Amino acid sequence: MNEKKHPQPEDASGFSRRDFLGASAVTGAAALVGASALGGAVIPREAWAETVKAAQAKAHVGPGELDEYYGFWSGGHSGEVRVLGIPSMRELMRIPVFNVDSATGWGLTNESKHILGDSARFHNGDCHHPHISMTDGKYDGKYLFINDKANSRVARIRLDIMKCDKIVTVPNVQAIHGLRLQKVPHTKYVFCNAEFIIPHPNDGSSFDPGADNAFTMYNAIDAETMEVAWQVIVDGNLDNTDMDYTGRFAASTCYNSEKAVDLAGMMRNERDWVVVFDIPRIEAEIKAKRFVTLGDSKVPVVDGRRKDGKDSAVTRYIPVPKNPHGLNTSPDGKYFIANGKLSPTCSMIAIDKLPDLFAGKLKDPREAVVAEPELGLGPLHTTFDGRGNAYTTLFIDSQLVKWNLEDAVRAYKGEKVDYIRQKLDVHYQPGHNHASLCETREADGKWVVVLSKFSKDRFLLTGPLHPENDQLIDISGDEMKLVHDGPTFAEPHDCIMARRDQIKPRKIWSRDDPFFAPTVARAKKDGIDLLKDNKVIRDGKQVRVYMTSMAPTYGITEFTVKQGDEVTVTITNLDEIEDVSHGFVMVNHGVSMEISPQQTSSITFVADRPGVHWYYCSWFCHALHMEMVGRMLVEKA
Ligand code: K7E
Ligand code: CUA
Ligand code: CA
Repeated sequence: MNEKKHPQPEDASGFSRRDFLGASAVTGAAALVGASALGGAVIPREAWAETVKAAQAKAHVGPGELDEYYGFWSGGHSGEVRVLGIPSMRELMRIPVFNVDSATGWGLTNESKHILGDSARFHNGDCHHPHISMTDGKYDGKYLFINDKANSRVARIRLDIMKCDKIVTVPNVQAIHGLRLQKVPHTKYVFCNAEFIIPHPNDGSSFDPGADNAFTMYNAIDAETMEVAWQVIVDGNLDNTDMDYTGRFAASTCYNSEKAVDLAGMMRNERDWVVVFDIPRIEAEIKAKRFVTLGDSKVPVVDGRRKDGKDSAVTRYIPVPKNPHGLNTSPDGKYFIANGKLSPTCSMIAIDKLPDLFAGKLKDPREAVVAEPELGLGPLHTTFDGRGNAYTTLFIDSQLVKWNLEDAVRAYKGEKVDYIRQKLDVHYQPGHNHASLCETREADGKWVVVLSKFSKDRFLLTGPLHPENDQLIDISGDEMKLVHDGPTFAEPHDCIMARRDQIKPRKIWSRDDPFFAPTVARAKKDGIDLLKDNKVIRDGKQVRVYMTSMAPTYGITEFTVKQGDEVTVTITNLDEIEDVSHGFVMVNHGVSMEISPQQTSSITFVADRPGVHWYYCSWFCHALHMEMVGRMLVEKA
């Protein structure tokens, strides 16, 4: 492929990134954009800089202006989710999920511990793939789901309050990685890949990865109940996954068909595969009671492995070049695209050939592959503009390559067409990329974010640990233009963008919100009216302190307990004014929590030291916020 023939700034190698700085609106730039779109033209350096400046001006969101898109960013191994505004790339909020959060008290409060359940004992997580629930192939703004690779969990965030409300640990697997949602008719299932092969039972009786009882599984979680609905045993391992727009097929990449336990072994085969799942057939197997269960788990497990050269009822394995990574469905619903990683190609699987593949009408599963465009070195993930173009990250080349889907299919048939549209340098080593609305039928081709794994020299040095670099690129025109560098912490891996009208957050809490319903129920048992009462209830060594808060005071400013008492402080914020959040911190007790307007929050600790212990409001809520304090008096035991 002759790269020079695609639009590139003149002398790309010597092009200083400082030329991108100091953006201001440039008049007349539109004409230059058009002129430079000629296929194969090398654009004069000045003209290129002008068009980039125009694109940057479009990304500028002035003071007091609102962004067009919500972005939800995985916080990587920080375990949290972040909310960004796009195109400004401003961080709007952090949603603690698998981490412990000092500000909101996530992992400390009773409400969050109730949601975390058994897994509250873990204080770490590793988020990769955030995805928004869908109805009819469009974001419905209800939930966001995210995986935890570190502790094999999946969490759900309610987008009306932007808090995690359910977490499930997937049984009998290790490391939930790829995660995607059912797109049509609605998100009934959350699909997720367990990556690592383990023996079953994993009780120390066998350590042989090649044994028949060593495998991993594809998992479906009921999106409403957040219970694991079923699991499918697969050959090899599982990396990334996605679903189609018919509701029948899901597909996952496998990089370890070798079932190896080391790097060399995992690269031994020339080809690994994409495994395709037939969801209605899996459901039919379960209905027909053709499943097993593993260990203590009651989850139905269907065997999707090939036996004696014969396919299972529920899966098909399509060979693709070795060690594929990302798996992406094109928004026209036509293709599953497996990203080559070790191969410079992407494999396009025609979804309309899959019914024939399952019906045994294809001689070779490779007949479902309708193109294998050569894109560059290290293709990891692909996204789409809804205008027939795909954008693939090239990890090794540090580029984003724009290419045309149908031209790639024509080229595979032998036609002489160039499917590559442009290659843009990104900084550096990109992993995921994500275009606005790209996972839906409404892919609008406005912005793409490239999540670069390395930032190297792009930001002020922060010591040996560098931030990652999430780059915003304008894809609305014929050419991609880099408009913003955004430093991020702890490898976000992936993000998702929805139009701002698709997300409808609340301004204040509703009193009947299920988030704190267990606490409300507890109070009711104690005969407490949370909106009025300021009372201390003694129950043996357990003391329950109920108070209200209204800026700038707590309903109780002094309470007395005995040394060794287990104290639960429950606070209801009576403020109804948007943005007047209070906090509660008990000094020297590791106690901190958020109480936003109309919210009830509670936290439990042991009053283990006699004396005076001050508590204070941690959220600046009022001119007299510093004075919003109280004292816990602990009597000697
Ligand atoms: Cu890092 Cu989606 Cu976990 Cu690729 S994954 S980069
Ligand atoms: Cu209440 Cu600060
Ligand atoms: Ca392999």
